[in-house]
Amino acid sequence: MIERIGISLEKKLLAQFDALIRAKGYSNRSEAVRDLIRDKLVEQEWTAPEGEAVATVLLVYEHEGMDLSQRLTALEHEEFHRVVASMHVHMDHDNCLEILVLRGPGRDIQRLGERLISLRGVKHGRFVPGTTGRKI
Ligand code: NI
Repeated sequence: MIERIGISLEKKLLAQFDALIRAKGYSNRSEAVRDLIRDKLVEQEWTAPEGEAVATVLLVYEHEGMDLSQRLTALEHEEFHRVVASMHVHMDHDNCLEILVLRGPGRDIQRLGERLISLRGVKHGRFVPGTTGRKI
């Protein structure tokens, strides 16, 4: 069910908001406001000590040398109950890109994400907090 609400904003702030959402490709203000609210709710989910969270981890590394592939696989097996999916892309002769989906208590999967990204040999890593979608 949809409810309509009215919001009062300063003209300058509204102009900035319109410019921002146009640049991001939103077709209307309502969808942009909905996404902003959902972002805040997801942020709140992550600060809650309990409950289930979801995140993706992006890793770029060279597969040869430093046994990184093996250490990565070992860590993923060690945490198999938190690593629900992974995708490996051979970017070129030397470089690999890996995307992992982590699921579990926010604090645990954040720690796991940090462990993965800080493995020696990872050239680039990103941890992106997400949501199961259940609460928003
Ligand atoms: Ni590869």
